Amino acid sequence: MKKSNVRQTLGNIRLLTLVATLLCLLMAGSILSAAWAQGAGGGEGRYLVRFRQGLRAQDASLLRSENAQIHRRFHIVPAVAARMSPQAAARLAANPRVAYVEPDFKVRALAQEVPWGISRIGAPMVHSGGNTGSGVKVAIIDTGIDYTHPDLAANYAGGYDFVNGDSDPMDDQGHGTHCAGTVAAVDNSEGVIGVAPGASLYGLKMLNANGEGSLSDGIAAIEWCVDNGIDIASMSWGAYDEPISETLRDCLRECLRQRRAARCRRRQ
Ligand SMILES: [Ca+2]
Ligand SMILES: [Ca+2]
Repeated sequence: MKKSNVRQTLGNIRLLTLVATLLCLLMAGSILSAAWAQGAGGGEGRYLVRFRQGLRAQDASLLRSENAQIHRRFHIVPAVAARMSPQAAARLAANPRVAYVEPDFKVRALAQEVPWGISRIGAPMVHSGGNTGSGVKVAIIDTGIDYTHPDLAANYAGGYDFVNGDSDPMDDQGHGTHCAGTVAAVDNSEGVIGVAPGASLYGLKMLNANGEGSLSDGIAAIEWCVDNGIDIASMSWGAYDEPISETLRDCLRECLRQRRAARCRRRQ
């Protein structure tokens, strides 16, 4: 998938979500960390395996027969994230029940947004019109959120830590907290004011203390958003130089389809 198509897809998502809030979906696939994803010295690596149909019992058997160690199962798309040998990955890719196999590559936090972004999108004008994003659920898929921060505590509404597998997404790096402030820092007498100072913030930690994480944890966080009725997801992470992940593309397309279906149901 070319980056222009990615931007078009993300633009559609923006149209489906509420305006006057920040969406920083800056994603591109990468083999930047191919050695990390595929294993050093030809050993076991991390892969995403996408089946053509829903995950069935015979698919699980197929993965077991290849000694694949599954650590994520997705339901937005019929796919798993698993460790296996490159040979096993190649055999699975050739199986007619498998749509594709691709590296579960490493992603990194992107550079922090610059403050001019808030005025650039006309946020102050929106605020003056009384639209503060109240009632909008925004997920920060990043390094977590320091929900004790005085600019964020009032808007923090929960989340999950996919790095450590717990329900406490406290930020141990800072990037996610910065993004959360850009989105929804409260309008008080201190600090900064966010694009949508009345929005509810959810922290989904999938980047570690070094600002690094796996694509599969990012996809798991996107699924969490769908399952929990999140309106907007901020994903200020990615990688460069290679086509976008097919699994991520399929996941975003399915999110878009479900969002459209939900809007149609509300109009009926
Ligand atoms: Ca935690
Ligand atoms: Ca403030």
